[in-house]
Amino acid sequence: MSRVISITHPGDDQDKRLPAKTRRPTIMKLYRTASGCFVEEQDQFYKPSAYSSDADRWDSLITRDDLYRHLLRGIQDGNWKPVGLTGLENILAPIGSQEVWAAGVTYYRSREARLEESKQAGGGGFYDRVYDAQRPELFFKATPNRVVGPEEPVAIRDDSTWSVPEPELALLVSPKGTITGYTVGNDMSSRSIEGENPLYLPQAKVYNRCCALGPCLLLVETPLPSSTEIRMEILREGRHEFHGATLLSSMKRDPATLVQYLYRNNTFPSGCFLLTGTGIVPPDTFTLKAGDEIRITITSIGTLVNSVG
Ligand code: DO4
Ligand code: MG
Repeated sequence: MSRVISITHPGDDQDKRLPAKTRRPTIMKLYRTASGCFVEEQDQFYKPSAYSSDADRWDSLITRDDLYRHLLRGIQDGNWKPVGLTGLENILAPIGSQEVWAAGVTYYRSREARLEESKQAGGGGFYDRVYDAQRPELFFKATPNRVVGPEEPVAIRDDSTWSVPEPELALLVSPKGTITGYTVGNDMSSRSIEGENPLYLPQAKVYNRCCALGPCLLLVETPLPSSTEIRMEILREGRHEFHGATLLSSMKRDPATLVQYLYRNNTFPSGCFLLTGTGIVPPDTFTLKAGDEIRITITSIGTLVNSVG
């Protein structure tokens, strides 16, 4: 007998009496932790009855094209059991064997910043052109071993004199190219190396601990609203050094179109993560220092906190 679970929108008592199939969509958060994975739904945590935390199992779960429906069914059929947690410990980055890719110059603010940093090298025109071009800028960002999770240190390069975090909405994309989840991403970048020559982009972007993801995968069946806010605060010795915010409505590209370009003649057997570009850039006088704390918040997903190690 299938159980009717209380998946509702806040304040909507009608939905509680409806079977799962006819209920309106709700949001779920999927966490990967050192003690296994958990789903959070309407302030209740669930854990699979038969599941271990190993990477293969995580991969087989998050590569599903029907991830949201699969978990909803799992809760409904009792395969995911309610657990009495008030919070989670030892949260890991929500990545298995996926590659991380990134889009660039998708916000006007990013275009402005690139023009400024590459002025002397004469590289500015490239950023200007890509902002207006039909084809987006897409670049390889990280393998899983270069990605850190919440509360783990991110790194700045020893040979960089100007380093910044880039707070970005990250998409979880299935092997078939469906956007099945969202998380918070940090595309750590060296502005001095990238500014010296646009061909140095892979060095400015790809190095040990160059990317942070977390704290969870937000699973929804519809695209995120354009009112979704991305916020970043940087604390230095406990004091606010920088804060900024932007909205998804300021992104020039549509996430689905970015995925469409990424998947052209390209296969991703385990799916991938795609960072969608930054709309928040600290002033040109700012560079990260060891010990800085970076807090990135995206509406409905949560806050990703990392310090610079
Ligand atoms: O074009 C260089 C990188 C741009 C980028 O990472 C961004 O806009 O977020
Ligand atoms: Mg970026």
